[in-house]
Amino acid sequence: MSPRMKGADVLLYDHPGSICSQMARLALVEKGVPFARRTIDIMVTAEQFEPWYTALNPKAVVPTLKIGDEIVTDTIRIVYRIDRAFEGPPLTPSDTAAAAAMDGMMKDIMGLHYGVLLYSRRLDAAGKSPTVIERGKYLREQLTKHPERAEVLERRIAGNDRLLEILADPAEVERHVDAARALVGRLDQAIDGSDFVCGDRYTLADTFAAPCLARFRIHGFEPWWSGGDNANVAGYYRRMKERPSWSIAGVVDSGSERDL
Ligand SMILES: N[C@@H](CCC(=O)N[C@@H](CS)C(=O)NCC(=O)O)C(=O)O
Repeated sequence: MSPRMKGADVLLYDHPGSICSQMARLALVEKGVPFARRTIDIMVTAEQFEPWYTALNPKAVVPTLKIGDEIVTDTIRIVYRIDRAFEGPPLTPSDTAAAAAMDGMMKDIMGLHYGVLLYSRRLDAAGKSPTVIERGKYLREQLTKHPERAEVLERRIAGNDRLLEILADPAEVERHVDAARALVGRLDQAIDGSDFVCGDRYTLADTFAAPCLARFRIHGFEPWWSGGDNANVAGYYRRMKERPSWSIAGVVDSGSERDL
């Protein structure tokens, strides 16, 4: 297939509220690539564990990008592939140092534990997360029903158990929230004097930073930038929200955890 395609036959398997899906959609929209979507219900019917889907994405996560016959998984790989494969505005800086800074920022954004950030805001009176506990039960039931899916389900159960352990430890939760707040500070420095995370043009780092900040807003972290600190991020957030891509790609900055 041509290295600079025009966007024919592009399908994104995604979920509306998933932060990684929003990143991939932003990259497609900003690049100007027409694409179709196939929603994977990762919440209620847990379609991500269906064999037809794990054949595409063995880690059973969204998003997955299909370009013709090519399957691309992992959000960082997906957005780079979008930038390289299609005609449209370049979303990677040509300068090597700026490109490395962009890559580092994307990895830092992806490196946060979004499950801890989400569910630690929604603990019950006993300090537990009913959703995460229910999820553990559901995954174990699935394992009993579908022993052939053991590899992926056991990995997911281990991750869920680890999440429960972290949620039960306020110091650990604080460490994760501090990492998120520190990232906002780093974004603020990066944006200082420029309109975007990596200089004066929209790049892949913006496809990551915008949904990340949108998610932080849902968690009630907006005062980190609306209260006077991190004023660059405040202006940046407004600018990102005003871009047509925000609504076309369905970036979500309000709603309940059921939608995420
Ligand atoms: N490293 C993966 C992470 C993807 C990921 O965690 N996706 C979440 C939604 S943002 C998911 O599919 N979760 C499904 C589940 O938890 O079972 C990537 O970058 O694609």
